[in-house]
Amino acid sequence: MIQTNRLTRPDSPRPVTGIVHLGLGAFFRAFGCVIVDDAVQASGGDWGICGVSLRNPDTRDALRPQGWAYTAVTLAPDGPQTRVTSVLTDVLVAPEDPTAVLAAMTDPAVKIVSLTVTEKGYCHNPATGALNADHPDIVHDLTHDLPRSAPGYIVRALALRRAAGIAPFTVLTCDNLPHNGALVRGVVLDLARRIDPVLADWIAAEGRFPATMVDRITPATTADDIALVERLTGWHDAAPVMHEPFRQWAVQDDFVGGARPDLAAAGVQLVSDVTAFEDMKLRMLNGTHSALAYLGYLAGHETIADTVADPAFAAYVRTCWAEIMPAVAAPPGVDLAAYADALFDRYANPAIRHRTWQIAMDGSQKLPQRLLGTLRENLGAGRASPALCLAVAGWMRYAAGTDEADEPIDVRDPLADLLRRTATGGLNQGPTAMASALLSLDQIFPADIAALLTAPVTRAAERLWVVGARAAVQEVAT
Ligand code: CS2
Repeated sequence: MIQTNRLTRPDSPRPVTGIVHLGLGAFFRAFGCVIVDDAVQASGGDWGICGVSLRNPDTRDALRPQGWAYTAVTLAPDGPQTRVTSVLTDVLVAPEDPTAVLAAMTDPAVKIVSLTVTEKGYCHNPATGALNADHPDIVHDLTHDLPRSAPGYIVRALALRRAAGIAPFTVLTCDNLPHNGALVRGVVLDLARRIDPVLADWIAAEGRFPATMVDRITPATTADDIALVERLTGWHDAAPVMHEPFRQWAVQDDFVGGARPDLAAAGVQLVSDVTAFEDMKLRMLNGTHSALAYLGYLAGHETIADTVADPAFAAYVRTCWAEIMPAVAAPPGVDLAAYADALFDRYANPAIRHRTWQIAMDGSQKLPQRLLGTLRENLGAGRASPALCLAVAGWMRYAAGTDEADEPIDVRDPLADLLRRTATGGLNQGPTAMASALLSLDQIFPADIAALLTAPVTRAAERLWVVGARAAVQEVAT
């Protein structure tokens, strides 16, 4: 048998680290790292990236023998293309060595701390965006110098920089949250104020927290993907990343001292306000992704591409966009109908095996910005939105933990236990009682939204329970 050689770091000079990235998952390696690499290749600069895993050592262990280089694979409908990225300079595992992470973040050469820690990583209340001071990691971080949470790392590292007379880094959030810059700023300032009000004042005055809109579909890497890379390149890469061709990054151009890579050289849109980009993407892409994830899963579809290949769901997702568009103000020069058409083509890309189960994760943290904001505006303005209400009912059915064949669902959500208990009330209760119980969870549904949703979501849930996901989707599709 022929032994495949392992990928090794290309023989180019290792960049100086200018960015520490918290939450080194597949998404950031397929997106931010590739874009920063492009920017450095185009314009230079000391923007190597030190990645930090906040949970487990897997990525570090896979990438270390490769000198932190890895293969990024563009999955185009007409065939894959590979490239090797060596913009990573190191990977740290926070729980193993929090001091090393704080030291990296305190290095004066580091100008940016970027984050992809997922919605739940901000330790906030999803309905309000404010810090959840009862979160166990925040409770820990308030009383320990070595933190556990992402906000804790940022606050403690900024305290060390201030004590050493070093300017703060820019905090660059890259998670799918509305007003993500203001959100992370609020969480960081709240935590800092509870630790040291003078520190909080310094961060408020000197720190920068630009908002961003990030977009690239990046399914989790599988063993088949590793084998594909081996076939395509002839080397074994233990942790490649797989992604669609499309990418879009809109960034509010507000960095400490203006220090950042030449992102425009890599096609990033540097703007003064990202709100319109963010609303469009969260509502039109992520909103329909979640709708397809819950209802597609219940209908037995494994991936988003499989789901939209089903004509019932193809019509359904277009109906969702028709409902969402009146609640979206298009960014300058963007035609929302064309944006929706492009989204459909991206979802339908058969080369992307993006599992409905993966997108269904953490629904309690995702629903507010993806679906509930749109529904608040639509229902408040008298625009009935049956397709979006059915998506909320789909989430309820999914979160209750059994599918339409009565098989258990592996629900991953920080509130999974609470959701299951609330949904079932210990009994196999029907859709009406379940909808009303779940709508009373005010960390997801603020009272005004719950009031607007009660009648239409209950109606949707009743149909969903009676006829099943596929037929329910057909009933609302126009
Ligand atoms: C997806 C996103 O997993 C999910 O919840 O909706 O990760 C989505 O693929 C990205 O936001 C696309 O940019």
